[in-house]
Amino acid sequence: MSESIKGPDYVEKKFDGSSLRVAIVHARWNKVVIEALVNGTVKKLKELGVKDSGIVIQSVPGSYELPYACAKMITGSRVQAGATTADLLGGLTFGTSTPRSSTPAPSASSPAVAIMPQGPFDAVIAIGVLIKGSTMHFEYICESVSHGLMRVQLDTGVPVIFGVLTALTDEQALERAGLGSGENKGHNHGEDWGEAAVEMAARTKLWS
Ligand code: DLZ
Repeated sequence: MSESIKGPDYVEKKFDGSSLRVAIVHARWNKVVIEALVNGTVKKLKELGVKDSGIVIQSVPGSYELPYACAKMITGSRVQAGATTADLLGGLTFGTSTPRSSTPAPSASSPAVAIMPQGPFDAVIAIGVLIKGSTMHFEYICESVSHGLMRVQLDTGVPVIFGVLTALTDEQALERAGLGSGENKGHNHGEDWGEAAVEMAARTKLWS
């Protein structure tokens, strides 16, 4: 079998992630694939030196919510000192917040900083898995999410990594998470996204 020409070229320079703070925002649709992708992303971030304390993971219902949530993760770090959880309920109210965090959830009246994702972030990785169904839902969500994520990074100046699989079949999605069946298990794209995040975050610091 001939080798594929697809995939990223590798830069010789390895970027150091040890001082970086990276947020992963992931959808919960298509959980098996999502979990593998998030794990692959975290594994690569750590390999590149990002500390546990530098990784914040936030879930949202579906991919359509990713652009809004990424924007909130970035701008949410500008919360006023003294704001409380209750003050913020119009903001980050969704889902499970960073299950990997050791910070206990505070009560509604305690300082917001304890439950808000602790930015600022040097990069945000948006992870979702869209699998085509029998209606046009897929096309609309794919288009709006990809445009939305691009807008967030250009508007905020924080790199947003496009970790959204747009697969035509379940098997395509599984293969791109390293979960393919038979001989072709595929490659976990989460690792590429982790690497892209560290490179873009490090370059952004150099460019600033
Ligand atoms: C509604 C929907 C559909 C049909 N398919 C997917 C999918 O394959 N992957 C995904 O991440 N989300 C899907 N969703 C949910 C939407 O992204 C969104 O969560 C809801 O429409 C609520 O806004």
